[in-house]
Amino acid sequence: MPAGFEWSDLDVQNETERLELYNLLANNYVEDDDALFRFDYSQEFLLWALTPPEFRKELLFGVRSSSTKKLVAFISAVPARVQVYTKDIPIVEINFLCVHKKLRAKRLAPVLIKEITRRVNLTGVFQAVYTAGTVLPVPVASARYHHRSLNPKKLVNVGFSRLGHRMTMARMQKLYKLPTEPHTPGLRAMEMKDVEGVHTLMQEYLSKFHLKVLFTLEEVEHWLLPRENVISSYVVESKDGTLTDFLSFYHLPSSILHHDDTLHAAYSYYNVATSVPLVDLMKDALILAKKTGSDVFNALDLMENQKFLEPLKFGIGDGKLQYYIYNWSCPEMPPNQVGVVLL
Ligand code: EN5
Repeated sequence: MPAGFEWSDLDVQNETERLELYNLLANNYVEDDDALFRFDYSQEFLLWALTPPEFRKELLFGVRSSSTKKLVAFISAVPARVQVYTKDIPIVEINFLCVHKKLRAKRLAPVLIKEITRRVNLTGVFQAVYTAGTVLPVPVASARYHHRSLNPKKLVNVGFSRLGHRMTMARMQKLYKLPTEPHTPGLRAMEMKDVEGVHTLMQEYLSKFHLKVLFTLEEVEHWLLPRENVISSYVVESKDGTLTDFLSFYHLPSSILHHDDTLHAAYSYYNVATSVPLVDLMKDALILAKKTGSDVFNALDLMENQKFLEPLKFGIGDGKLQYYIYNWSCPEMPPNQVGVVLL
């Protein structure tokens, strides 16, 4: 640890400390290549992302300035189980690694990574899964972001999207127009009573991928029950009461840098279609995201997402997402074999 800095566990359930983390990330976390947008994870989102079943307080920590006590860096690990090819392994998901912009090049990130590795190892876990926008030693998979305009006018105005060749604003608005209400019969918001049915649907569906998350019932409850402005989840209930389909997306706004405005983005999470084509289900996801005020719907080319990207008029983004598994050696896989979505 460089002189003048000290370790500090962060209690994300404490409002004051959560606000400190919110501010660190809102000002210093991930931006796009041209520094036009920066992720603006909400406080409620951070609480959700960092407190799943079995989370451990000592795996949510950062670095403070010894003199001012200001939070200047952070890293997190939350427990999960994943299956990689045929092996089922207890793992942590690493996320929110952030160093204050003014302290970059002080080599603080490797120090944070060594310390979280040490603390995770003390819990008896030796593998980690993480994603990054950049290429690091050995990705297990490489995915691309795709974007579906919901509010094309705003996207063009803030530089997220461009009016292409021979495209007028009016033509663009017509191109991306959507119905105001979803069309799948039996579609409704997920509730507590659906946890078991969603768990069954999810595990059955995810079994087909080479890399997949293995949710417990408690984890389905935590990760998939709706939370306003954080996670939206819907089920399709058939006439006999069984759950046949599931869709979900999370809400991650970005600050529009130098515009004093917010880009409201929905990100595709886990989706399972058995009674309707996946394209039809995801069209409802777009409609629902638009209804809740999202300007854009983002999806990676993971799982079976390729099936709906083109028909639903997604365009390829300029960002990539690499998947990594720390301390695990296995063949690389195409993105359509990935059944893990990190936040
Ligand atoms: C956490 N463990 O680059 C790691 N986003 O494409 C997180 N591009 O929004 C790592 N540059 O393509 C996250 N518009 C890595 C991603 C970081 C953020 C990022 C990209 C993903 C993005 C947008 C805006 C680009 C602005 C200039 C983009 C084009 C959209 C257009 C819509 C209409 C159809 C054609 C495409």
